[in-house]
Amino acid sequence: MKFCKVSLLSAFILSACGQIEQPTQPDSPANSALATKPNVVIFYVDDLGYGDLGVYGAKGVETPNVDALAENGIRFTDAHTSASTCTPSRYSLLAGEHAFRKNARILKGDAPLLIGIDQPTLPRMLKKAGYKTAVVGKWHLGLGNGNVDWNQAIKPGPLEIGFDYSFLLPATGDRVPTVYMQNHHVLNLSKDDPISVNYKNKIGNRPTGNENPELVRQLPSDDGHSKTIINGISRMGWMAGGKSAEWVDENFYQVFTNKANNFIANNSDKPFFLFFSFHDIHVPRLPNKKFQGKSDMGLRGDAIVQMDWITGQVVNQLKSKGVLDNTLIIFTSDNGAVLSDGYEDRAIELVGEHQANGIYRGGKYSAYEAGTRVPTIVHFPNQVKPGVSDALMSQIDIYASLANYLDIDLADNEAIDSEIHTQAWLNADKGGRQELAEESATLSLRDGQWKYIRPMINGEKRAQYTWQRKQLETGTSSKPQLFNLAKDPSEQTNLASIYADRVAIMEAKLQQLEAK
Ligand code: NG6
Ligand code: CA
Repeated sequence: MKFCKVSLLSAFILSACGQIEQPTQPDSPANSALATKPNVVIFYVDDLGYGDLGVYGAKGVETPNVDALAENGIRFTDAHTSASTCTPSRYSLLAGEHAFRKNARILKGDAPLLIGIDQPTLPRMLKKAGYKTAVVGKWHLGLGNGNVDWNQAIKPGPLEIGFDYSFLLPATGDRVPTVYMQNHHVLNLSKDDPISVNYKNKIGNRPTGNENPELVRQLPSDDGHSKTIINGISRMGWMAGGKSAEWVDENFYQVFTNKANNFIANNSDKPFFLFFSFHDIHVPRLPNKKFQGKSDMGLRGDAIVQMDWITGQVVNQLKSKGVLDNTLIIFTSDNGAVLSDGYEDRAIELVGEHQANGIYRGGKYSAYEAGTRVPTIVHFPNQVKPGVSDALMSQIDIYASLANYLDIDLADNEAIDSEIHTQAWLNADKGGRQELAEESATLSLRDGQWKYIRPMINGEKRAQYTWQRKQLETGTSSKPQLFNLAKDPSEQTNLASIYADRVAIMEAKLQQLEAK
């Protein structure tokens, strides 16, 4: 459902600052509306939990660069990613629709592109409006058609769904191929040493974590992460060849920062959209030496420090190119926090007083609030009414809200789950959504401060299994769950049997949404 169109860009400037501005004229040679279109930068951190930033109460780690964005912008306390895992969340952000419509799940490193090449996307919408668009960092939305030859041009990918430039970590840091991709090609690949990847069977003769654990230099791993060893770390999946193209995890901080900052430098005279998608603070956590020991929490905390440093570098670049004031920055995460996620990096032992998910229950993978409630900050000098906002917000709405802000009409089949909440994104005093679906192994629904979690078969079994392996609560149950977050923000008391009517209504609403 789309809300009524609010107004043009100029009217937001007006409503945000309380000043009268000349309305923006449509494009014309003399008055190119492009000149007034703000740049858009989305900082998308991987697995950053609600409590992982200084401004959200972190203990044992400092994040001055991100905190500064919040202090001059809006900090949201009830903003959500669409799902409690990475691939579905990214799909929703870029497509403006729930990932369950595509049956999206966490992808393997050789999975095909999840977004259809004819599908409307956020970058394509902005590109049509005159933006230069780029994605730098983690992708994890699949590449190619299902049988990728990593030695050729790899298509379709980000360039086929609306990005002008891409510099990628193709899936995740813990999955092969452990190589960078620039546009259609693996970077620095030697023709004499072609690369191949397999997720079913071992290929090549490189040592694996399962067979040669003594060759793993750091971070012993679970079975799933014990395949090909690269840069001394065993990964998910097998990889052969491609030696010249291998990445060094400890250099990510510099490599991605440089690519992002080059893109900004090359495009500072036109409107641009940068989707800066961090590897941090996902596993394997291998921050550069420069950041090691800089938190009290070991590698996970040090990775947060690294993430903060990178953010500062990119913001400094915007400043030094003179475009920071004309840039809308959205800083957020793809899902809640997880401490142990396949590698023994002592995140649980060293966490101390720090609450990675704040007061919220669950975390990554979970149906409880901490699965999707993530740190979210909007920074846009002179354009936002700063402060702390408790509006119910969703990343899925960035698409329609930006379109609305830029006065771009969306087609009926475009971004079908994306609502216009431009005012709430820009003004800390405005309300956001009434309802919001949260995706995990099951579906949950927020209606104001009520939270319903749909029952699922074997919900307890799943919960128990995950708890044993990761000390993580999936929040799944074979019975319906209902919480009143106004009184019980940490979801301790299941009220479903007392409010059976409310449960029925909320389940019906979820079914309506699914059938849309
Ligand atoms: C899981 C992996 C986990 C991580 C995750 C993806 C296991 C047991 N766990 O399947 O380590 O790679 O996928 O994280 O294999 S995400 O942030 O990209 O969703
Ligand atoms: Ca993630």
